[in-house]
Parts: sequence; structure tokens; C-alpha cells
Amino acid sequence: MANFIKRKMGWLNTRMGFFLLIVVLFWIKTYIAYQTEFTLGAKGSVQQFLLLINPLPAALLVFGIALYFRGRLAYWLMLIIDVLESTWIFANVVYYREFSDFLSFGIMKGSADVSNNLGKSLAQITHLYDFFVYLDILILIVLLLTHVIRIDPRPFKRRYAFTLTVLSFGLMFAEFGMANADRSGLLTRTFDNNYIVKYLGLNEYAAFNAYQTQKESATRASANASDMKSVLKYLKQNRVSPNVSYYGKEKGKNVFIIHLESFQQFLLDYKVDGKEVTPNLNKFYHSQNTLSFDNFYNQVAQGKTSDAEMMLENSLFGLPQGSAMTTYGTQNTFQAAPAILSQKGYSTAAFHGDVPSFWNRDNTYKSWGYQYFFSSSYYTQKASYSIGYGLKDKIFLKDSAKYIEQLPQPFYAKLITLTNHYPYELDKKNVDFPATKTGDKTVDPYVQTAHYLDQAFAEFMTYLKKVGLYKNSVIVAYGDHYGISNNHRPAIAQLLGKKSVTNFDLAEFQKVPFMIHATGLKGGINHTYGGEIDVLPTLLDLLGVKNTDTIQFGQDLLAKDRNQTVAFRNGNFMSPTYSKIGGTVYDTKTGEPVTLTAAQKKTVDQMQNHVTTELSLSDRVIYGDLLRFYTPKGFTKVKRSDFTYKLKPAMERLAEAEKEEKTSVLAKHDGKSTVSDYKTDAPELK
Ligand code: GP9
Ligand code: MN
Repeated sequence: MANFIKRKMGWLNTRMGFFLLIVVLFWIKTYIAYQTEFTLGAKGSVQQFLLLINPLPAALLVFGIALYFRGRLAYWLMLIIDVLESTWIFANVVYYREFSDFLSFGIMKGSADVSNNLGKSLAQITHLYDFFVYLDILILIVLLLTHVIRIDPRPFKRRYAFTLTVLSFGLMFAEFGMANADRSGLLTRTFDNNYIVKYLGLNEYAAFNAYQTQKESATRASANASDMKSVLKYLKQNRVSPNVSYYGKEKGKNVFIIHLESFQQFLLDYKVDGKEVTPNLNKFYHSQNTLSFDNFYNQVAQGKTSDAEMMLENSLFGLPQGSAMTTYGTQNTFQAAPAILSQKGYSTAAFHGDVPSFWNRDNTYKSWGYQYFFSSSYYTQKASYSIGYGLKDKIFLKDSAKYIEQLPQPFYAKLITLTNHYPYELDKKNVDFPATKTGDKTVDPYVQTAHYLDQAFAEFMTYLKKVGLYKNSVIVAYGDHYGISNNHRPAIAQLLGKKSVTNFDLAEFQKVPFMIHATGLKGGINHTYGGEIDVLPTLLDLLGVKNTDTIQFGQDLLAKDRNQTVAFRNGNFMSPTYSKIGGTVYDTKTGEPVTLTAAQKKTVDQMQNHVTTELSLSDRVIYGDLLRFYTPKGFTKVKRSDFTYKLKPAMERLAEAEKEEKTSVLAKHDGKSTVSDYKTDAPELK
């Protein structure tokens, strides 16, 4: 064998030969790890292709460093680089096994808080075969020591080494170009670490993560406790007193937050071919026990769903760029709804049919104090059950029942739906509603998935009624952001029955539903201007949870003297009087641009000032991690290491609570599951 190698593989005895061998071996093992250890979800030929080639450019670059060095040193350097690189794979394989996510520098350097009890669990979850990642290095060392492969002492021309460096950068750019064409905003919007590895590779992920962590710790380091002063001063000035006829009215009830994906306000009561798109949500909207808001705007930016979640549960704005959940969710201190409520005796759970790493939910939810996070692995998966990002809503909501019934009451449960998500695909069996006929292919099926979501919602409500949860819960339903983007002006105009749409119309089109239902609640359609930032104070007031010293930028929507200027993330705003969109001021009543008198200009300037101030102060809280310096009275700082979202321990905890507290729906039904009370017409389950 050795002689055979010697004879046939003479090229291996050249420096370039050895370099290529080590790179190819590294490439192969990375790809094996991709395929066997990670769930990267590469779909379609472009993603498959990128997954296959993405280890190469970075490997050429990093191993290529050794080529700048002489003789033996170059060989040993290559091996050392290989050991380091392989250790990065090894560490990620092990970490991923436990957390379904890649290691981040924040986690590695993190305090005990963020480390997820890493040291303890690592030993338990490492498998012997994980060490195979070092096998090729071992073999190469043996071949070198036994002189089967001989070290090439000739100096390698710097010129060549440099050419290779340039070439690998070129390849990397090409790879990035292809990736970004397939998934735009890959690095700016920062969706999911899995995406970065899938498209760009483990090394590029490491570089990007190091950059992000560095940026984040720099702003964190430069912030100090006194920065909190201006925030507190601002909030004190803007604090409104709650509405006495609502404060504490829903004390002690369960809370459901139903996140209606991409659901816009215009869909309510909207008809296609004379048929209501969302008859059930319409009924809910008009119910006399539902507080509905018809001037409620989404305020998200690039972070889309994650921005909505950030605002809804923290009353902090998303960031001007990227997703605050992804960049700051793991490290920052938060005082979020789940933490506040769990400290008042609630159990808290989030439900979602996608992988847990999307928008960094798996880490962020721990910082927010969620006790449970039921994500894709908690649900039965079959190819026909999912579409787009994950489980179809009817199946998702139905299969959530078996966890809901186990939650000790009162609970706070957030359910994030998915099917009504761009590009609004739905298989034939599930479509029983006519598409709109604008001729815009992206827009027309939107009402069909919205209709499907409406049916799923109705099935869920029927179940809640059946098992008694409807009566003792506050049910909040809201749309997170637009479904139809501003790029579809002609289609939007048609949907709205207009010839064309102005920028003001498009801003109005950013309205999303916000509804709070509870048995006995004095409902009606409220016309106050507000947005997602206002949800948390509104909800806490209804539940009678004191929040007079919390850091929340919104105001209770039911308060009498609230400020109705609604900030968009880009600094534009809407209000009942004037609205400012793209530098133009509109009269909100007429939707026409106005030429301002000096006095009016002063008013508008004040509004603008309010908007700019609240956005920048909220950003300061997140960038500087300012909540670490301030804890409201009666609130205990969240300890992330208290939480794990692994299936087994979570189920054990639920079982324990079941025995001790006896407050869950299941306990109330003498331990008999209510899952069979859930009726769905989902064709996949027939
Ligand atoms: C993915 C889902 C979609 O898990 O929440 O997020 P979006 O694209 O709407 O921001
Ligand atoms: Mn969304």
C-alpha cells in the first residue's frame, strides 16, 4: 500500500500536492458533517450546490496561509490549522446536538448565564464517533512521520501563495453573490444561523458571528448606568395613567397571544366574489366582547416577525437594521412579558411550527423568561404537514392542544402561525377560496392562505370553547406585519378599489388587526392610533399587573390622554391629525399633502421629535444592554440557565407540575386528554 502511494502519488510529495490533499479531505469531512449532523434544510439545486461547495473557498483561504511559510513549518502549520478547523466542526456538532443551533462567540465567552450549562451537558452528549473528525489529520501525521509522504523543502513562491489568497476571496464573493441572489438580506437581516452555514459555510459563519459579537460588545462596553437616566426621564414624562374602567378587569385569566402571520387589517370584512375572506375573524372582530382597534399599525423593519415579537412582549422597538432578537437576544437583559407574568404565577409557553433557531428564538426566549418553547421537534412531522417555513396552521394549532392542556393555569401562551406567509403557497386540497384577480401572482393567492388561517383560527376557538378555556382566557389576536409589500402598487390599488395608490395609502395599508377578547369584556371598535409597541402596557393594565416603573416605550391603548403619534421604524409617523411619510406631511383625515402654517409646522416638528426620540432611546436600551443596570421593583432578573427547551426535560417538568399544581386543563378533566375534542378538517389528518 505504502509503496503504491509512493509510486502513483508522487505529486503528494510536493507542497501544492499536500495542500490540495489536506483541503479536499477537510472539504469532504465538512460536507459529511453538514449532511449527517446538522439540519440545514437545503432545498432546490442552488442551495444544494452552495452547500456542497461552500467549505472550499474558506478552506483554500485559511489553509493557504501556511503556504506563505517555509519548509517543515508550512506542513505543520497546515496540520495545526486543520486541528483548529476540525475542532470548530467538532464543537458545533456537539453543541448542535443539544441546541439545534451553531455555537456563537457570545455563548462561548458568555457568563454562566448565557452558557446554557454548556460544560455539564457537553460531556454527556459527545459521542465517540465525533472524534472521527480528527481521523484524517492523524493519518496525515503518520504518513508524514513514516515518510510515506515526503516534505517538499523547496520554497513555495510567494506570488503563488498570494494568487491563491486572491482566488479564494474571489470564490467567496461569488459564493456570497449566489447566496444573496437566492436569499436576499442574508447577512443584513440575519434570520437564522442555519441559513448562514447552509449558504456560506461554517467558517464564514464564524467570521460573521465574531464580527457581530465584537460590534455588540463594543456598544455594550461603552454604555453605563447613567445612560439609563435619559431613558427614565423620557418614560416618566410620557407615562399615562391606565383607564380605570379596564385596569385589572381580566386579572388572573389565561392569556393567548395568537400571532396571525402577515395578516393585514384590510382583510377583515373583505370580500372576494361576494364571499368573506375571513368570516370567523370578522365575527371575532365585531364581537361585543372584543376590543378591536382599527387604527393599529405594524411598526416592524427588517426583523419582520421578530420585530413584532420584540415590540409585543418587551415594548421595545426592533432595530433599524437586522433583527434585535438575533443580534442581542442571547446576551441582553430583558424584562419581557413571559418573565413578568411567570413571576406573577403564570406558566409561560411559546408555540411555533418552524425550527427553533429561526430569528434566534431558541436563545432569545430564554432571555425573555419563556418556560416552554414548543417548536418543530415537538410536533409530528410528515412531508404533507408542512409548507413554506413549517407546519400548516390547522395541524399546528391542533397538535398544540396536547401541550396547552398540560400547562398549569393561569398561563400565557403565544402561538405563532405560519401558513399565511409569502409566497402564500397552499396545496390544492387546502384551497377552497377564490384568489383575487389583480393579475399579480404574488398578491392573488394571499386571500387564500388568509382564508385558511381564518379556518384554523376558528377550529382553535371551537376547541377552547369545548374545554372551557374560552371563558377563562384573554384572547389576543394580531397581525405581525404586511403580507403585500409596497412593490405591488398596481395590485394594491385594485384590491382597494382605487385607480392608483399614494404613499399615504401605502402607509394606511400597514394597519394590522389588534383584538383583545374576553368573556365579559366591554368590547367595541376603538379608533385610537397605536401600534405594536403599545400592546404590552395595554395587556398588563388589563391583567392588573403593575407596570409603572418598567422600561416600556408604548402606552396603554385604553388610556385616555395617550400620545397617538405612531412611529414607523424609519422615522415616518401616523397620527389622527398629521402624518409624515417620506418627508411629506399629510392631513390624515383627507389623505392629502398639506402646506403647513408656521403653527402647524411647530406641531408636526414636535411630533417628529417625539418619534425620533423614542426610537433612538429604545435603540440605546438594546445596543447598550441598559436593562442590566435597571430592575423594576418586584421583578427578578431572568436567569437564562434556568431554561431548557429540550423535549424530555420539558415533558418531565409538565408532568411534575401536573402532579403538584393540578390546575391544568388535563388535571381539571381528571387526567383525561382533551385532544379528541379538537376538531379539524385538515385533509392531511383524515
Ligand atoms: C419563521 C416565521 C417567519 O419562523 O416566523 O418570519 P417572517 O419572515 O415573517 O419574519
Ligand atoms: Mn411574520
